[in-house]
Amino acid sequence: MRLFLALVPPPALRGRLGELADLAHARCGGRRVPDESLHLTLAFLGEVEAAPAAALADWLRDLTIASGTWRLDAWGRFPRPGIVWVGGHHPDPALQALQRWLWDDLERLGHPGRPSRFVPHVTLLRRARRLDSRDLPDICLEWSYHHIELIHSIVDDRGARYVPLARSNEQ
Ligand code: 2AM
Repeated sequence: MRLFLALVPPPALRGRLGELADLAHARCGGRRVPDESLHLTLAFLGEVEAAPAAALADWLRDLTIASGTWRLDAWGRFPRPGIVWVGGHHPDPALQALQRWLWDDLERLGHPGRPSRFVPHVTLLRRARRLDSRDLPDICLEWSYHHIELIHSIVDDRGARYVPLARSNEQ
């Protein structure tokens, strides 16, 4: 099964991100990520067999992360897949540390795939026709996070559906 670890926005922030996704969609086209799928990927694990997936869920349930607040103040693009995202102008030290710390454990558990760089972002659009984010509003959002989730990504011809499997301890 295709798995990833993510921060999931609290409901009020999810609503604000959804509004930004609507604005971006009106301007750039493409496929808008549904509100219920908005997230920040911390570690993409790819295909994982059932036994190691169960071990991951057990590991996560025993984990407590350092809570923090991420400031979102920038629009961004990944041109090749036509992704339009929101994130931070500057690297966020706490998120970078969290991502490194998670990958240290994931590698100890036998999972390959640590990326060479980490750009924290929330994807709002995929396959955007235009990647021009001029005239989109300035962003000033804060995301307070206390736990992470292990998510199963089920992909079919309608796109991806995300099913939470386990979460870390709440502080
Ligand atoms: P995204 O964070 O840019 O949207 C589930 O598929 C999540 O994992 C998505 O959020 C997606 O990107 C991310 N993802 C998918 N394939 C990936 C890959 N090969 N490497 C890194 N992240 C990936």
